[in-house]
Parts: sequence; C-alpha cells; structure tokens
Amino acid sequence: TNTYETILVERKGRVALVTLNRPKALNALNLQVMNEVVEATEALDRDPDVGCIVLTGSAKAFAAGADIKEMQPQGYMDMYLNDWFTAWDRLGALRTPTLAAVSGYALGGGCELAMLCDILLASDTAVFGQPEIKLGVIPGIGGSQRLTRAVGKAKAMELCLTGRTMDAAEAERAGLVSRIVPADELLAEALSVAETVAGMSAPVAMMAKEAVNRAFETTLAEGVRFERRVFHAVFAVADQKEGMAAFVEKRPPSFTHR
Ligand code: CO8
Repeated sequence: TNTYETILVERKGRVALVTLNRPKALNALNLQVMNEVVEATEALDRDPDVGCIVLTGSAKAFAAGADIKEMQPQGYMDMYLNDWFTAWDRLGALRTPTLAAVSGYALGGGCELAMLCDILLASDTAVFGQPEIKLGVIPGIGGSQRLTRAVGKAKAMELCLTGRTMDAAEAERAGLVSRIVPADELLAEALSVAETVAGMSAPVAMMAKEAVNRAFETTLAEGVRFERRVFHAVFAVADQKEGMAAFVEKRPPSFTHR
C-alpha cells in the first residue's frame, strides 16, 4: 500500500501510523516529504475507518528541520512563487485527530511539524528548538506563532533569538508536550493513546478538536459560544445516544461514528 519514498504509512485498526523515513538526513523536511505527508494524511483524513493519525520519526530524529541544503540556493522569488512550506498548513487543517510522537531532534521545521499536530507526546530523549536564527533565517512553518502560544512569550523569544534547544523535561514543564514517555515505550504509548482516541465517536472527536482549536483563533466569549453551539449539536449525533445509554446501562459504548 506504500507508494511513498520518504514516509511509511501503516494501518493498525482505526489508527494510521505515518513514519518519516529519510534517515540519511535525519528526516529533514524537503518538499517531497511535505508533499508526501500532506497527500498521505489527507487521504487518511477522508477514510471513515481512520480515527486517529500518528506521526513519528526515528529514535534519533523526529525531524532535524526543514531541508537546509534544498533551501540554501533559493531566492525570494523561488520561495514566493512556490509558496514554500504553505502546504504544511493542510496538516493542521485535517479533521481527524493527529498525534506527534517525538523522539530525538525536533528542531526548526521538525518542532513546527510536531506543533501542527493535536497531541504531542515526547520521549525522554526529545530535543525541541527553533534554531533557524543560527542559519540566518526565522521559523517558516508557524513556529514563531505556535511556540509562543504553547510556551509563552519569554521562552519562545529566548528560543527563537538564541537558537538554544529544550530537552523533554523543559518542554513538558513549559506546556509544549502533554507527557514524556521512556524512549523505548514511545511508539507503543502513542499507538495506545491513538487507539483510545480512535475508539471514540469520530464525528464527536472531530467536534472536540475543532472546539479546542477555536481557543487559538478567537476570544473567550466567542470560543465559549462556539463550544455551546457544538455541544448542543452533538445531541443530533447517534453516538451521543449510544454513549449515554451505555453509561446508564453500565456497559461499554459501541460507537457507530454517526
Ligand atoms: N537539512 C538538511 N540536512 C540535514 C538537516 C537539515 N535540517 N539536519 C541534518 N541534516 C543532514 C546532515 O547534513 C547530515 O548529512 P551528511 O551526512 O550528508 O552530511 C545528516 O543529516 C546527519 O546529520 P549530522 O551529521 O549533522 O548529525 P549529528 O548527529 O552530528 O547532528 C543535529 C544532529 C544537531 C540535528 C544537526 O544535524 C543539526 O544541527 N541540524 C540542523 C538543525 C537545524 O538547524 N534545523 C533548522 C533548519 S531551518 C528550518 O527548519 C526552518 C526554516 C524556515 C525557513 C522558512 C522558509 C519559508
């Protein structure tokens, strides 16, 4: 089923696993990786049998950034006319919940890619940072915005201006990652979390994701209003009837994703 060259795509029940697979370049994100990840995840997003998408890399590197060698010769018009990196926005626009399982380096575009996902799990070997400034550039896949929202201005500013990295413990303290898992358990734990998510009602999980994401885009009053409207709407979902009936009848729910 795998027609891609830089990623591996596997299905495990209702969970899909996408593994960045450019080991010689520490999964540096060139345009081919971008196009393959976006194409593969959009196809998975359209598949009603996929309830959660896990994105991971290798033990050494989730991704060591955008591909520096590919970018080096580009000029402004190349970047502008190719709309360099804009396709990554489509990963953030998926409706299916996504989970980044990060081990090793998540630098520059790698950190930004992890932050484009909904849940961020890190291994104890994970290293995060936006070191673009050391190359004479700035983050280009949303890092200056998403890192600032995740960890606050002071730390984001320090990371973007000095290029220093954060270890997993600092990233967890700062609120960038939801949890730290021992490196050899990361994938199993990520798949287990994904299986839990994928076991929920798919439309309701989409609505929950949409509601949480609203917090990044709007005021508190508008966000709460949006949540209230969606909360009322879930009462039109068959899985709401099933979920609440199962609780009352003291049995596990059997969601139909309708
Ligand atoms: N791009 C291209 N190749 C890379 C990258 C990268 N980001 N990172 C590593 N590689 C390659 C190396 O060149 C090397 O290849 P080769 O064997 O052919 O020389 C191979 O991967 C292995 O890397 P190292 O030998 O360096 O491995 P180490 O274990 O010694 O070091 C590090 C690992 C510390 C991660 C080191 O590789 C490193 O510092 N990498 C670069 C990290 C970085 O600066 N990332 C940010 C890149 S810029 C970015 O992501 C966003 C730019 C936004 C631009 C916006 C435009 C619109």
